[in-house]
Amino acid sequence: MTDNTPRHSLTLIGLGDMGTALARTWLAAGHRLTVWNRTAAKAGALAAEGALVAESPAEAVAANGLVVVCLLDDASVGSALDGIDLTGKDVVNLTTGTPAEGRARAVWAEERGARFVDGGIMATPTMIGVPEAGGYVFYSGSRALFDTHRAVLEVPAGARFVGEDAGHAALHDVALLSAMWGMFAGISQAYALIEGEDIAPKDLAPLLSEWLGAMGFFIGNAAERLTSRDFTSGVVSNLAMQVVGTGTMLRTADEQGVSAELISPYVDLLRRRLAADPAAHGAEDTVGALLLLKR
Ligand code: FVH
Repeated sequence: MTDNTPRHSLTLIGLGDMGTALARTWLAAGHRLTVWNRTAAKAGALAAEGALVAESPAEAVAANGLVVVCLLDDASVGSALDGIDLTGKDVVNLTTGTPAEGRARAVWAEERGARFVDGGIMATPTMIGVPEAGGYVFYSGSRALFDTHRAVLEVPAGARFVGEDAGHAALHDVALLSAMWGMFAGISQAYALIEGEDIAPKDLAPLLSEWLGAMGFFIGNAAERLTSRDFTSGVVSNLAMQVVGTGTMLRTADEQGVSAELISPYVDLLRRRLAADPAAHGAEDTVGALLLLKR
């Protein structure tokens, strides 16, 4: 912090792995930080680094206008803060939740006289305070709150405001995490297939990285087709062919004595899309199959 950098005061509720990482960046940047954690012992190390430790969540909230919350889940936010006066406070909730939970928390905070922004952290604790790691946080809700506190919110990680719908930070967060878990499932299947074979996981690893990188084109392709609703122009890997090809994945899993439970739901989806109208959908890109997911 230079002599010209403004010093901010803020409160942080929650000192788990993520909360502690966040706290350290604000302290290191010279900001005045008040903390509270249900298990008080977790505040000890931070107190030694300059944090002010509140005795209760009410005392922590009363200490500052900006109150950042980073707890396990939405229920723990209610458990820590229900019944506490939030009048005039700016509440930033970095607890992972669903879009509906984010919207309900916004109403909950506004009914108590606070402005509210929900956040979705796209980083692990080790990426916090390390700009080159590429971590960032999605924010949505009160634009005025975000603009007021943007500088201090950007201390731990980059900040991306995604709109005034308080559910949209969580929606972006969970959309990206859903893609991540699908990728983890596919990678797990790949390693399971070679278990017990004379192929070392470390030799498959670079091939997997290279292949998944090359297949990343699907992200932009899907976005374009969903926007245009054109699933047939320029198709080079048609659905009829892919239904046969993905059958090979299932038979190979069977041959290797590996369950196909992680990938068979996706194969089923492709088959359902084709079966609904083979003449119309057989020439399509596989992207069209995702329309079946929407209930
Ligand atoms: N750690 C990670 O990799 C991910 C990265 C992406 C974002 N997530 C989300 O961040 C939230 C906090 O995660 P965390 O890693 O800090 O989680 P824990 O280390 O398990 O700490 C949990 C804190 O929540 C407190 N807590 C739990 N239940 C209650 C309650 N009923 N009342 C008050 N506080 C509660 C807990 O307190 P204590 O156990 O120490 O007393 C911790 O402070 C989370 O939403 C992730 O999804 C992290």
